[in-house]
Amino acid sequence: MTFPDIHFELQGAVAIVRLARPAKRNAISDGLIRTLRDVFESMPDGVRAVVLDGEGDHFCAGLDLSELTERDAGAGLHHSRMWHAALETVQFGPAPVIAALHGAVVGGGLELAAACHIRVADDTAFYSLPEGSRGIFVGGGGAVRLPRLIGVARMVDMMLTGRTYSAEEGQTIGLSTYLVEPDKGFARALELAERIAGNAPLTNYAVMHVLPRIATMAPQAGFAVEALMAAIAQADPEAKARLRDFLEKRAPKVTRD
Ligand code: 1HE
Repeated sequence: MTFPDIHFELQGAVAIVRLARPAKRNAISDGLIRTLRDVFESMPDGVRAVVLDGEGDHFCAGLDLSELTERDAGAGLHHSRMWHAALETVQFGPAPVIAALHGAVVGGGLELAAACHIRVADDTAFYSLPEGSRGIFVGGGGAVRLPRLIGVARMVDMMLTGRTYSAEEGQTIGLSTYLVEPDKGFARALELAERIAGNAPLTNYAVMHVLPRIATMAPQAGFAVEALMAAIAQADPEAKARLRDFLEKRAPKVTRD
């Protein structure tokens, strides 16, 4: 499959989606956000994990600011809703998404990274929300997703002061799930994706689609939904086979890495 400004490739059960506008630091134009939605909506059957990467020295410079100058309030509202729809397909699409982050992960680029399930940052990555200094606001779901990762107070500080966090600091505050050496992010993300692709599909589904919903429920409702999901997962033949493999000593034990 070919898409404008995105490279798409399959490696077994892992799909590699690479933002490919390096001359513009992978800034996300209206065309690119639509393409991103199309890529995730048309993911081939059999894809069990996705690696999301950016070509060049930066993961993503955020919104393409050159398109913003002529937009009125109504168009701005629909533009933001378009981002919401696209990033919903990333977060609640067919398979877990592992972002390989390097260089700038800023503005809408950070909003995109926040919609991914795991973020592998190489040492060159840095996080910032320059919206404050540009006179705009987040519009790609960042106001909902980022406080859940780093807390409202940190997001307030980032937006008011333009504070930048390094990849290493990002690990402490909850942005970098993994921290690796420069240029090692893609390889690590792919390794994790291959491991994730080997999980029972129903478990991955529950983690992606049910767990975040439970996390926003009142506890008593959450316990009930957890029990239902647990019952469905354990009844699956895949779970039975995996449990038998462990009990009959064919499956690996849990080890210290
Ligand atoms: C862009 C963009 C962009 C680069 N929109 N064109 N995001 C920002 O405020 C971040 C703005 N970008 C930067 O701060 C820097 O470009 C970077 C730190 C990301 C990279 O620096 P550098 O020195 O490697 O590249 P550069 O020379 O600044 O940029 C190369 C080209 O990309 C240049 O264009 P050229 O025609 O002069 O070659 C830049 O203009 C262009 N470029 N970033 C448009 N963002 C859903 S709402 C989300 C709201 C936001 O995301 S606000 C945050 C926007």
